Amino acid sequence: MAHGTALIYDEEMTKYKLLWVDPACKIEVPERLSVSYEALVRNGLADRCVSIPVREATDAEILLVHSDEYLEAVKKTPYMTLEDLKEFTLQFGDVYFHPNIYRCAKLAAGSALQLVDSVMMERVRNGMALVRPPGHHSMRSAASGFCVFNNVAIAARYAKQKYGVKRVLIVDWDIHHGQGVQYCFEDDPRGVFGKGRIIFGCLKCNILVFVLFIFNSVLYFSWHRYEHQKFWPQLRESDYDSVGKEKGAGFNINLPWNQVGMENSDYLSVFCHVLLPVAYEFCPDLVLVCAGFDSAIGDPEGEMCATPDIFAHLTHLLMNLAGGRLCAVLEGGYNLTSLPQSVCQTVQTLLGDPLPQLANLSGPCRSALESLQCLRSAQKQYWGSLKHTASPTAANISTKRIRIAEGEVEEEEKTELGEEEKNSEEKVWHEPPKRPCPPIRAASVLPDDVACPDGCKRITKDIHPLVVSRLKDHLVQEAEDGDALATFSTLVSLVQKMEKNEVGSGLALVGDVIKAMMCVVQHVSPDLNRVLVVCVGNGKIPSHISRDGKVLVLQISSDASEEQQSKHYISVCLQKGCCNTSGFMQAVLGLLLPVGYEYNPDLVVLVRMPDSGVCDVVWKQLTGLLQSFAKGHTLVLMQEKENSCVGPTASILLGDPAPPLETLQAPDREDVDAVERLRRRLQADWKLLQTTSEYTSGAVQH
Ligand code: Q6P
Ligand code: ZN
Repeated sequence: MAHGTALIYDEEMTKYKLLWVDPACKIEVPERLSVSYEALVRNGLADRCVSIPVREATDAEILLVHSDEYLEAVKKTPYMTLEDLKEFTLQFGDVYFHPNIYRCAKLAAGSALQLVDSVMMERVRNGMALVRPPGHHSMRSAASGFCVFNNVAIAARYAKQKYGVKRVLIVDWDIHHGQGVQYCFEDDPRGVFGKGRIIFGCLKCNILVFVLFIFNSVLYFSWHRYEHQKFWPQLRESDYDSVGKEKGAGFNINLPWNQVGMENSDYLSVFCHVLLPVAYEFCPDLVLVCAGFDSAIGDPEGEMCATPDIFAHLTHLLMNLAGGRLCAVLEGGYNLTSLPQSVCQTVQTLLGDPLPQLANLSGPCRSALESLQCLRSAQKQYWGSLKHTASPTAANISTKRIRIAEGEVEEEEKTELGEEEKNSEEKVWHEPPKRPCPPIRAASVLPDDVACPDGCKRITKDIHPLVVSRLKDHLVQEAEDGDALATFSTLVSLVQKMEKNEVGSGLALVGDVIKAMMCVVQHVSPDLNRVLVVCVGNGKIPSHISRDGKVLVLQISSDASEEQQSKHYISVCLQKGCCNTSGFMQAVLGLLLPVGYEYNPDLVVLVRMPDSGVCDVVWKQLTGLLQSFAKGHTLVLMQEKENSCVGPTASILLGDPAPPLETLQAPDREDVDAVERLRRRLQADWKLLQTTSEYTSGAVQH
């Protein structure tokens, strides 16, 4: 498996700038690139990456997306006079040309291709390209929004052509709509069979016909400031109902932000309730990110309030797709403070460092919920994971767009502050805290006859007198069993090491997983204010676990008898328990992730019940996704007999990406209903579970 993170940057791409006065373009400055790179150097991140040289994209590569006439026209720009350049620029919107921009645009596209090459040839696992000019607005025959060539669209076509990559996921988290990318792929695939894997057999003539052009090839997701079409580029087709055309229907996903000021919880809620379920179902072979950071706080274009550390999480949540093959290519980002911070958060996550904790997450705001609900409903016929979502019933949502188009003024748009005042309001935020790596990334507590995986440190069992004396009070039967006592005592001290960040994660094989879990939970330091216990499989969890509300248990099982839910015990009951991959992932993405984010634990204890039935790949996905929480401090408890799980678990705790799941089938109706019912029941306590704006009492108004 490939290791390492590529970084692609060349100073040459800072060498063009706006040569005349144009208020729309003055924010796109060379410093965007240099401050981003310098921040990576200053934080020691650039050094940890594999530096890959840039190259120019060839004509043939540019022509994968652009027309010959357009390329020929751009080719003339280096020889134009200032007046000619101005004139040439005028035919496009919000873009400027410069004698050196053609050269830079070739390097920007070429950088994206170098990145794809490095990842596909397994020189590195993932990477980021810092480029100028950006790309996602540029169209087949037009420059637009600071973009000359569509770097990411070219990279997607290139990956398909050169490496036969079947499914590419493009995630565009820039705050503008990448209409250029949408136009490029919205009717993709062309003339190939749609979704489905069909094998026809004809017994009479002994012929088997294999139809193996399975899935659609490029899935484009974009969220963008929209404000009911008032925000640039003001396109009707940026709304949630542009789902893609003909065979490409369902493969274009637009989430319009109809208000500014969106926060971390709004972004996460869209990832948990739309993007990730669809992305897992799509099962990409490669993930490309249009990594624009104008969606971060302080940006003059986006005017959103998500903090730079959100990008660590957005990145991480995509890193278990496609076996970790992720290429991030810079797009926008105009605040010279939040841009470099966000770039550092992204690259540090690609490098595998522990995730920052996201504190004080609330639920999504009302406007975000409306967009989310509309989008889920517009896409539900195309994606099994969204199939059973409720359609918006509130008439005010579905008709809002029309009323806006007719010029009616919306209540919520009458803000107390005037436009001027609102824009001059300076946003302040803290620089994200450092994310130090623990000296020991993963430790294990294993029986002597079980080998400790490479890279994992075996902790020898030891009786810690202080711990034991406390343990003894609780575990009377174990008092005689010296080995169990030693194991429990070692686990407690392992958690103490995690608390001091001497150890990242731990895994242990124990005789009784529930007892071990109870022990850990009740004897960790009182400073661990929130412990998230995730139990996979059937088995009764003692009800006295709660530790004054400092423990939250979420159990996924097939045992419906455990219906006694409480604020601190959530039981997800699935038909086939943990055996059904799509049902299980539905619960993980739509329930566990949002609850986990809102709870913000200081420690995660992952308990694998005996005979849980969960398969290796799903277990790895779960373990990987749980690294989002508690700065990556996870303790995994498994039953002694299941020592074949040690290797797979350790590999994830050590930072390997989880292997991709098969393209998911639609989950069983019963499972979706169970998850939906639970979500509705719990959304009063856990606001990040909301997916509709009907439940309003908790929705926040930014
Ligand atoms: C926004 C142009 C400026 C209006 C001035 C990859 C990056 C981008 C470009 C945005 C162009 N409007 N108030 O392109 O999406 O950030
Ligand atoms: Zn942008």
